[in-house]
Amino acid sequence: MGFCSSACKILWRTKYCVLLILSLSVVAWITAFPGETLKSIRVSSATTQTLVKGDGLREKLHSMTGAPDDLNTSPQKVDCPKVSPLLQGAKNLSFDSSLTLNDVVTENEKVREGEYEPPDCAARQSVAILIPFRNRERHLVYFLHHLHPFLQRQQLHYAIYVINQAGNVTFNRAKLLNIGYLEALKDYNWDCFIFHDVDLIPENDHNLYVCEDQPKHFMVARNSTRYKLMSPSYFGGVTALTREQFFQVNGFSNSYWGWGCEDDDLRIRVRQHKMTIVRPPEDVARYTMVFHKRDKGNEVNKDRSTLKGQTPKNWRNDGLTSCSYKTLSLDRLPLYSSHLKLKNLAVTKKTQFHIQSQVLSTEFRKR
Ligand code: UD2
Ligand code: MN
Repeated sequence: MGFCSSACKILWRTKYCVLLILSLSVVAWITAFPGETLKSIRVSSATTQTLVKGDGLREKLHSMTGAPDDLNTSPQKVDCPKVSPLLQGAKNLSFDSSLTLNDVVTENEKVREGEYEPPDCAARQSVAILIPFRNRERHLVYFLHHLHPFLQRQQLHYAIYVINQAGNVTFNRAKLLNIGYLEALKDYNWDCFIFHDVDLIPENDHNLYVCEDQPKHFMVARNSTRYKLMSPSYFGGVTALTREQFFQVNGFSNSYWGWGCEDDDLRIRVRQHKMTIVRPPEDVARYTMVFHKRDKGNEVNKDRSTLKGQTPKNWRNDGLTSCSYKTLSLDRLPLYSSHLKLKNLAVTKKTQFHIQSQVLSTEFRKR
């Protein structure tokens, strides 16, 4: 009898244990399931197309799809504060000619393929920085050295794209920026695009690299013009448009070969769409332009005034919708690298400057 009662007790306990284990497994399975589902969502190019054409920023996209931002930001992250606690204000910039690109790589270990997002909070905007580029290697080293920590202090999710014009054809800054926009959108549905000369370095991190509900002109004051805005209509150097604003104006014109007025052309497009230009305060939007002479292959464009006069009539047919180019290579270095070589080009010394950024080498014909 004694034996039977202890055997029964053991049996009862075993039964409870089995039940408990079963219930725990069901709970674990339920919690794991939605995570897997989320990971399996992928943004197709069709989705990107729709999103490019749709309106609104990050929040709107969230409500539409629940992706793709969820893929990059952990659900536990709270929004970053409106004013980042990491900002330092005005800084004395230094330009050490012995600084190398490898030094900059070492300084920025948290940057992956030119991209970064704050570890502890969800960035308020995802920003693509686009740099038109050819033969300005020293400027690029200075730019990366200053801009990566600057953007990180602003707690942004960002990536830097350097759009490199291959060959010796006359430089075309505006077209390179159109290409940068189109190519960057293949990576991620960026909220905001900043069109940035490589030789301009912001001096104060309160100059926030985010987009507004109107196109934004950042470069109000610079050393080379005694920190004065040259003209109220000036729209050069560093500008930002949301993905949607840039899409609406059909991007930049592709027709400005050589120096000058492509920035005015964008301003005309913006005004034509009844948008206004906003600027940060003069004491914050200060830049140092690294000294340079006019580059070979970027001579003054003699047609610039004529072209500008035609913008109101031509903007629809000249811009993102007519931007044809050939991508020669796409390098993502140093920590993960994916090479896309459409043409078996000899690797030039330019590739060493691809380390910190995403670099697109492009070639196009002057029409
Ligand atoms: C002014 C504007 C610039 C643009 C240009 C006219 C300012 C501060 N900037 O710049 O936004 O409107 O006039 O086209 O007012 N680049 C190269 N390699 C070259 C040539 C140019 O990388 O061979 C790139 C580089 O990013 C450079 C940018 O194009 O910063 C503008 O060219 P620039 O610096 O020669 O012209 P700048 O300073 O007069
Ligand atoms: Mn310049």
